[in-house]
Amino acid sequence: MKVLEGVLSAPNAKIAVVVARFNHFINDSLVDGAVDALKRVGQVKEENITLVKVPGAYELPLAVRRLANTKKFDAIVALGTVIRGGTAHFEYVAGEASSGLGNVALNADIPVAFGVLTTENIEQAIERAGTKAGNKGAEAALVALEMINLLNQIDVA
Ligand code: INI
Repeated sequence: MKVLEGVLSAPNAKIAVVVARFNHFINDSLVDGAVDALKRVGQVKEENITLVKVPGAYELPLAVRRLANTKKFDAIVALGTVIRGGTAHFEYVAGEASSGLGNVALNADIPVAFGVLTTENIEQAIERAGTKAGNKGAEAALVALEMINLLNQIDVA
C-alpha cells in the first residue's frame, strides 16, 4: 500500500501570512505563533516569509487570492479573529472569510490554511491565541507546510 502524507519541514518554501488588523491584540499572537512554527518547525527562512495586513477578516479572501495569483508563494496562511457580537454581523464576516478562503484554495490550487478564530467571546479567542488551547496561528502554519509537502508527493506519485 502506498501512503501519501506530508512532513512538516519545508526549508525552501515561500509563505505568505495574511492577517486582519481587526482584533489585532489577538491576531498579533496568531502571527507570532505562525512565524515561530514556520521557522522553528518548518525550517522556513525568515526572508521567505511575507506578512500582509488587511483591515478585517472579511478582506482576507481577496488579498489571499491576489497573492495566490502572483504564483510567488507555495502556501498562504490566513489569520484573523471574528468574535460574536449582538448582531448577525459575525455570521457574514466569518462566513465570507471561511467560504472565500476555501474558494481561493480550490480555484488557485494552492494550500490556504484557515487560521481564523470564530469565537463566542474574547476569552475563547485568547485561549486559542497562545494560551490554554494552544495557538491556532501556529497550527495553521503547520497545516500549510504539510499540505505543500503532500501536494508535491501527490504530483510525483
Ligand atoms: N472583522 C474581523 O476580522 N473580526 C470581527 O470580529 C469583525 N466584527 O465583529 O465586525 C470584523 N469586522 C470588519 C470586517 O472584517 C470588514 O473589515 C468590514 O466589514 C469592512 O469590509
